[in-house]
Amino acid sequence: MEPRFLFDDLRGWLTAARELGEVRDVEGATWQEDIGMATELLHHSDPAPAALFDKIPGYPEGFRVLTNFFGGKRMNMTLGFPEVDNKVELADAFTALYRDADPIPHEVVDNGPIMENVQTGAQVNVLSFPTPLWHERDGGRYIGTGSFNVTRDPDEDWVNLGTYRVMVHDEKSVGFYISPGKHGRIHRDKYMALGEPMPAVIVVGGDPLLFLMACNEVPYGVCEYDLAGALRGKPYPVIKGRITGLPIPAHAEIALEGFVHPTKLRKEGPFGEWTGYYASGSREEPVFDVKAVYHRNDPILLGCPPNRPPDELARYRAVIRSGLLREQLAKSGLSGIKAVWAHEVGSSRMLLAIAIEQRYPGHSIQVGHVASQCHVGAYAGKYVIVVDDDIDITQLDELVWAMLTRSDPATSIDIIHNAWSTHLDPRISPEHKKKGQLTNSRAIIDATRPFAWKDQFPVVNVPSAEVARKTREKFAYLLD
Ligand SMILES: Cc1cc2nc3c(=O)[nH]c(=O)nc-3n(C[C@H](O)[C@H](O)[C@H](O)COP(=O)(O)O)c2cc1C
Ligand SMILES: [Mn+2]
Repeated sequence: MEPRFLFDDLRGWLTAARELGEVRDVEGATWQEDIGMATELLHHSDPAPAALFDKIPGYPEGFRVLTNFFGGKRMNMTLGFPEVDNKVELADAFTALYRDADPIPHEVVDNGPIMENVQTGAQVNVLSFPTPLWHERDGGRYIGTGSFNVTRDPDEDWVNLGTYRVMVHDEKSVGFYISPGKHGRIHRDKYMALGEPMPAVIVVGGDPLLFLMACNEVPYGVCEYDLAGALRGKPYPVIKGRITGLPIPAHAEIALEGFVHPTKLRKEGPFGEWTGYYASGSREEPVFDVKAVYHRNDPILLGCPPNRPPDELARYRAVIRSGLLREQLAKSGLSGIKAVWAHEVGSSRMLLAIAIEQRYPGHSIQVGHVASQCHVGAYAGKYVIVVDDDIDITQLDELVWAMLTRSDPATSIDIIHNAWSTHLDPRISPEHKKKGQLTNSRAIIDATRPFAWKDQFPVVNVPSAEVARKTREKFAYLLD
């Protein structure tokens, strides 16, 4: 299927989303409470419109916040497949597009709308924007949720974009939390080891397609600008930040530029996270000193606060992660993968389901372990369930039924210890977190019919396709 991208930046995206009839304008909502409340309501409803908040008390008219941007048909439109209307088809279409997309280097241009307003020196004021308090128990206002950090590897010289939550400290500084192992964290650790400040840019509003690339696990060493360019088939236009020279999308809405100092720390958190908990509490984290603020006229801040899954975040991430995981399983040389779903209830991380056509003894365990530990599937995972391909793995009931009936708890579950996790994991004890022991365990559940006797496995008690068809013909009226 050929992709059809209807937009190049957030303004174009808004026009396309309005054409779908899926944008609601809200005036007068407060940053203190209303925007977070309305967003939580929308995130837990599907389908639900995007909400564009304007006339936020205390801020100039036109300084807006956009939330719930991927519900309804907007996710399909964002990925370039406006006609697809089913999440599995969308994940498949995305997988095919991503698989064939060779990165296209981003292109430096001289100017762009992001330069319409520039604050430097004493003018720098991060509080210029109506950043909401997203959840009532948050430790601060998080300007970065629908955002990404731009950093350059100090010795390998490649640029990474990663979405890491960003809390406002004051007019001239913000703080962020990056879990160990994330690309932006690896960059930061390298600068820390050198004892040098890390130049960085935080983009807090812009192209939703670019945001999707920044908030998902794409391979180490690959620049997310270049991947977004590859999906669209043209180079991503960026300007060079005046202070750091880092690339900033020419059409971004708002960008903060500055440095992370290796020794300057301040309390960050707590923040309501995607596991459905405030599990990371508040900790001392590096401070980002803002040296320049860039914004378009009438800037739009993108807001994507996590809520208890399944929520909007979980739904869009399920599509992308399922696609990326399927591609990564194929790249690792595995065969017989028939379907992959990274379940919404686990916010696309904690419950991975894979359906295979079993081809040889050990196949299902191999698939389960690779899924659990490859880059797309590894971070903060918990359970991987491998089933036969007669199961519709997107249906939780069907998946769990297969697990209950085709696995034997004593012999079908492999446990992996000391795997990649995070402060955000609510099941890591406070003592372990204090010591920085941020690993957890994984269960690989082989719920396929045992290979050695799969042909003798009891037959499933559901009507054959022929009987099901006849039943529908004769008795569908009973349900009318
Ligand atoms: C809304 C949102 C907020 C996120 N916040 C964080 C965060 O605070 N810290 C973090 O380590 N990862 C966070 N993530 C996950 C990362 O964006 C994701 O792991 C991504 O792959 C990171 O980029 P990288 O692979 O280039 O490191 C967040 C994702 C989303 C969608
Ligand atoms: Mn990356």
